[in-house]
Amino acid sequence: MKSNEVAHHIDVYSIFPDYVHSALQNSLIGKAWQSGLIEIGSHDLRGFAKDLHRTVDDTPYGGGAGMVMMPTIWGEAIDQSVEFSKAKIHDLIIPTPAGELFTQKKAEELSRAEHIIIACGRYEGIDARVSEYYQSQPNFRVHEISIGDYVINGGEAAALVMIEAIVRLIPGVIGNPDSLLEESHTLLDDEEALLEYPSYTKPAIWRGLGVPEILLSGHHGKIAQWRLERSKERTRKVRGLTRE
Ligand code: 6GU
Repeated sequence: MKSNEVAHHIDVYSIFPDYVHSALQNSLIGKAWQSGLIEIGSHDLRGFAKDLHRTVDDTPYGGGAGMVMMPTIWGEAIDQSVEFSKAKIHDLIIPTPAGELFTQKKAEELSRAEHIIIACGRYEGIDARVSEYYQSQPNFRVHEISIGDYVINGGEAAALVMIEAIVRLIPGVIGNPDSLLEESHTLLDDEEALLEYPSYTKPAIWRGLGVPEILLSGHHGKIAQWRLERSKERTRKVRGLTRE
């Protein structure tokens, strides 16, 4: 490996490893995987269970509905992931609706990580001591992350969303890096990100609808100005009045 190349390794632990594996094989992520830019492992959490039924959860202390995933099982899974890794720092992502909101800024931060471990739990959650324990470890950074204000049944789909956002930012994964610079959310820092302007291609008239005249003019400066205005307008419209 050349010295300017960064090794990126992602380990996903889940009770649905086949779902995670098959989803990741497709598209851009699959290509980056095949090319050796990143390495992704999808692991069966039940492999760490001790009983015949391969139990990974138990009833909650204090009572209530649902089950909680056992810290013992998760501890073994995460420790194994560390054992097989050469990385000095491990970024542990715990997808949870109670986490901080996932943003482009967070994706950028995580795209620089050497080794990411994603612990997919069911939505009732993983015993809170797992997060607490690894936060106390000097070679760990723990990220409890939500992908939005709604509830899904498990962390798997959230993990896929995060992986897609993170991996496309790894140098070499996207063929044309200019496309990264122009898009929504990457222009400015996160809080000031503008949403994308509308795009058009041929034909010039479709079902009676034309294309804004300016885009056919060839005036690059005016086009850039028009696009910036449309971005600001759209941001104001769907995200409310913020700046200016
Ligand atoms: Cl990360 N997990 C679950 N179960 N639900 C969510 C979520 C994560 N983010 C938003 N809703």
